[in-house]
Amino acid sequence: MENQHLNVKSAGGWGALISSGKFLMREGFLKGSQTLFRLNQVEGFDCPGCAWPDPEDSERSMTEFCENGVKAIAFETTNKRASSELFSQKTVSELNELDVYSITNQGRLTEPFYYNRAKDKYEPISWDSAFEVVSKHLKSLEKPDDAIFYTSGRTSNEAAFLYQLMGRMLGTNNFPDCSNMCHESSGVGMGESVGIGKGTVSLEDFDKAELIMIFGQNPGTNHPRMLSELQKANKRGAKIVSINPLKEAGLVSFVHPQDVGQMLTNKATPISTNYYQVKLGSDMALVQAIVKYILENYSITLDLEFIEKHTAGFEEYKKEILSKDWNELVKQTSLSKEEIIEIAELYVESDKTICCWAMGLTQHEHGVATIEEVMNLLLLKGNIGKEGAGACPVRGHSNVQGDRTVGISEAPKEDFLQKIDSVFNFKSPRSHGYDVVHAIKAMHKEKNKVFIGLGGNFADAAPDTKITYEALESCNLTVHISTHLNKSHLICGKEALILPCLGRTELDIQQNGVQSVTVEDSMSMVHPSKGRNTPASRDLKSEPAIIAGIADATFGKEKVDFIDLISDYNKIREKIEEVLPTFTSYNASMESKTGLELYNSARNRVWETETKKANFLVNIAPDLTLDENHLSLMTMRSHDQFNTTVYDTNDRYRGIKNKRKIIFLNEKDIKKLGLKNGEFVNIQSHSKDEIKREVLNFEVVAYDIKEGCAGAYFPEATPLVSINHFDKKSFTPSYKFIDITLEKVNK
Ligand SMILES: Nc1nc2c(c(=O)[nH]1)N[C@H]1C(S)=C(S)[C@@H](COP(=O)(O)OP(=O)(O)OC[C@H]3O[C@@H](n4cnc5c(=O)[nH]c(N)nc54)[C@H](O)[C@@H]3O)O[C@H]1N2
Ligand SMILES: Nc1nc2c(c(=O)[nH]1)N[C@H]1C(S)=C(S)[C@@H](COP(=O)(O)OP(=O)(O)OC[C@H]3O[C@@H](n4cnc5c(=O)[nH]c(N)nc54)[C@H](O)[C@@H]3O)O[C@H]1N2
Ligand SMILES: [Mo]
Repeated sequence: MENQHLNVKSAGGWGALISSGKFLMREGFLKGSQTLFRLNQVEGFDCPGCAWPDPEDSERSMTEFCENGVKAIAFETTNKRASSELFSQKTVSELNELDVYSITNQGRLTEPFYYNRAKDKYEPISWDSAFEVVSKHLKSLEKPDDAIFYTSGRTSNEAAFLYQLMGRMLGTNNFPDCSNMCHESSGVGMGESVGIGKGTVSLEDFDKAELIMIFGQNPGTNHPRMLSELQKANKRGAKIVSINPLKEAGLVSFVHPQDVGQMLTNKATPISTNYYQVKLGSDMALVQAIVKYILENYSITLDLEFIEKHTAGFEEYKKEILSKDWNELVKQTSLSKEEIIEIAELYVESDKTICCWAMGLTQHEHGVATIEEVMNLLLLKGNIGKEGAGACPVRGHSNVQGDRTVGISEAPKEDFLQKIDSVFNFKSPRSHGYDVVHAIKAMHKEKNKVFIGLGGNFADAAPDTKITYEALESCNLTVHISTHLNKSHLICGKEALILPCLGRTELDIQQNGVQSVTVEDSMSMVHPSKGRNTPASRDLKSEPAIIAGIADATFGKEKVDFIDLISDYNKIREKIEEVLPTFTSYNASMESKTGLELYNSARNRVWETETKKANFLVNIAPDLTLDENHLSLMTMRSHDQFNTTVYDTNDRYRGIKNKRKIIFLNEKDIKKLGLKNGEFVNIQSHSKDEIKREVLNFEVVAYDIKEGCAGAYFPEATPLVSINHFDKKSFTPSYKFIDITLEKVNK
């Protein structure tokens, strides 16, 4: 039987346009479509979709958005409401019965709600009473470290800064953050390697690169605007190498939906010049093999001057790589030696190479080590701080990088804390706080904590669903500052609050008038974002105003007057600039067209590492062999979801319609396991901790995925992810390598 899923189509094109249109119609066309024209414009708001940077003003088209940006906007500007009507009709237990799609599509939250445990229902509560509930709990904690302040990366710099200030005034560094589940491994790995945890490229570098290597990323769905850069690069003859277990349509070819010519001819242009399907987790061994080949055959092409002047540890690294056994490495990589040589030669031929990566590299137990290996590769030819070259960890949430920059960190640097202390005149705590994994473990073990989430959906984003739910339920209080209903609101602590906030597209008026916020993109550019839409409800507050409300109720105005700070966000930015000198002329830069470019040391070949050099780092590739009939599973995004928000149940580029509980398998594995395409299986995962983890009734889908590997969507497959499997340096859960077996369901 012919299998539609094995025919990879191209990304973009009419499908993208039609899908965008359908979405706008469904959620309320007028507001959504008008809003789109202000998206990513100089005077507009930043797209809440992803952190891909905006082009220079002169190159910005009127329609600087992509299909998934359209969905994010339609979702925010929707006419649907999760109001008191919904909560009076349905108990929390009833809402908990709904699937992810139904929960996340109830629409915008309209007013603060307090959980009435006796009735098992959310009921409206006034803002002042809500702030009182939170402050009462914060003030009666046994110790400040019993409070946990989670942040998701859509939060603005201004809100994030106030939030960390409030937490540190309370006396804790417990700031688990969505980064912990996302690019933390990039931050840690790049920090150890080149002294800064951020990408070193700008958009112009994409115009000059000779080779772009894309590891573990699906830009067609998750960073669609990146496809136009790749398409341009391909057209001018750059090589584009994709390294991915799965054939992703967006990495194969693309029809630009905003290019009339391409649309009329419907002619897709290629993206990747070379595509290598690797096994999950084998990237590190692959890079080592590439380096080995280069050291053995082309050592003359290395940038020896750069290595000599700018790096440390080269000799030791070289010795280690040369000592590796070829056959062993080739086996680990899951490619053939010829393929490895092909990639190595492309790298040798290129004088300017960019390496991009996303979750396929970071969400592994050896995520940090893999990123350090990629950095080693780049250093060999001086590809850091060189035009047209560099490291590009493609970020997720639109301001995940900015939140970190302004202080959301469980392990803050001493000089940052000293600045906070001197600017605000109090002594902030020095001991490190909890990341996501350790926050869950602490809540689960010690109980009686207070959990506050600034955006996000902790319950469904975190690993090991059952344990995470139990952890949240054991809290004395759970609070979520959110735009839309999600699972976290339904997994309640002893007391629970939902505090609804304005979205990016909405008008934010404070005492001194209309406010804008700022965000930082993947390339260290900070720019303003100003919403214009009438808010979804009159009872919403901005994120900074909600934080100020909690802080004011808890601490009063003696040390810091939070209410004054939010009267005009320029005042918050002044404080950020005082604490972080890289934000020079922050407020003035809000008026400029380009925004503020934060200083990037590695880009300037200044190495803020202990050795004061860029470091070659030696790591040992892990043994990833599994038992007979076991597979490695990755959990990933469909085309119609934004993390834990499911916009729709299709995954167009992978040919999937109206289903989410599926498992992508290679045809050979399907046959070997005695299964058939379309049959149903229960999936068990196997972990060192020997806890039984299982999800039921997933449909088998034959797909062009590397043999031995499997893929399923999150959050449906997240119950399989063990809380005990994470990178020991970045603490990022192993969402992309789960040891599983399948059991056929007899229907
Ligand atoms: N529309 C939309 N946009 C988004 C998001 C969204 O959910 N929807 N999420 C945002 C966020 S927070 C993030 S972090 C990014 C995520 O962006 P991505 O990292 O692109 O997202 P994933 O769906 O996790 O896809 C991981 C990719 O890595 C591959 N992969 C998995 N494991 C491995 C491996 O071991 N090696 C290699 N080489 N490849 C591997 C998978 O096949 C897949 O192509 O997107 C951001 N943008
Ligand atoms: N199994 C598995 N799990 C994963 C991943 C994976 O690949 N596999 N990826 C991980 C990654 S990369 C990430 S980044 C995390 C994401 O983790 P989170 O950031 O916690 O999750 P999101 O789904 O992005 O959060 C969505 C919610 O944010 C709220 N929201 C949306 N916009 C705003 C806003 O402007 N302000 C506020 N206050 N709230 C808003 C809405 O209520 C919405 O329900 O998930 C991680 N979880
Ligand atoms: Mo992310």
